[in-house]
Amino acid sequence: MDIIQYINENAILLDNHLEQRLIFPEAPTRLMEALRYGVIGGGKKIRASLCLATGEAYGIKREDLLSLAGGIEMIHSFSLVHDDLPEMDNDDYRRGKYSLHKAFGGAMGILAGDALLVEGFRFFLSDSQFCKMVNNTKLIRILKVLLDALSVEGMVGGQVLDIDLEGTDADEDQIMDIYRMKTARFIQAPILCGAIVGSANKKELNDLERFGLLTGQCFQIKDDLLDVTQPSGVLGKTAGKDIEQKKATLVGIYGMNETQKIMESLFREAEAVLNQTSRSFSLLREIAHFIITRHH
Ligand code: GRG
Repeated sequence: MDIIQYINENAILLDNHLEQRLIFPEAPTRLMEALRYGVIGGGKKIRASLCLATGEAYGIKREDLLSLAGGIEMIHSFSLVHDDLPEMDNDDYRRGKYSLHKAFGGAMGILAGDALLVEGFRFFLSDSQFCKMVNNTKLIRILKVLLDALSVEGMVGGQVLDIDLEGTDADEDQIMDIYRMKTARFIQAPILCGAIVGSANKKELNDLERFGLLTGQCFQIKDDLLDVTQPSGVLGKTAGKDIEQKKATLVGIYGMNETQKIMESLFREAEAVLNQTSRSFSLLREIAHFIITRHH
């Protein structure tokens, strides 16, 4: 199957699953509207695809991983909702529509973001079939992988570095640290989660850890390149911004062409890691290739 078709199909499966399960009659209606607005019907759901594709390499059916992949997408959506807040990136648009705080107000931007984070974990923990399939040991390992990726040494720490280094002469190492912590660890985590469910051995986990980090760095570099080539327009995530901030990026140091080359070399390294594994991870390789060639 064509990889774009695979990713799109997963996004539809995920949206249907989220649509059906994100119903909490006792929760405030507006909160639920905002929460659903933040995660259903938008985004590439690439982290979900990474989790499903890894699981598939171990013979796990996609249907059996939907609550884990759905939870991961909710957690990812939380990070976007908070990233868009005026105190952070101050983005009015996201995924071709108003960002959540623009549509529902600032307080709801914070609270629905918080809710997506908490409910993201509850999404798979409350799926009894999933919990039975993975057993408690695997469940704790999955929780640790996700929490580590979001930690002060992961996403939240990376976001702080990103803010602190804005407008400075950050060097390549500092920028690669931001990319690794802010973005790559939460690209790596869904892959490791899929591998844990599939009972991957230590060597495979090590290889996937390396592949995930390299692919995640490619993801952020591509995001920065796209920011230059597609900076605005109603569909663009930065549309509506009145002050252009000077983010610390590789593009800022090396320019577009050199940065593209760095990304391609990281992709080749990621590909080489997969090539030396005994198991076939062809879908993962294809998704990584999609990541560096995508147009949005
Ligand atoms: C983790 C406690 C804790 C706090 C979060 C707000 C924040 C702190 C971090 C922001 C992290 C962030 C938004 C990183 C950028 C990653 C990135 C390039 C996201 C874009 O992802 P896509 O392209 O988006 O997959 P779609 O819309 O397709 O889902």
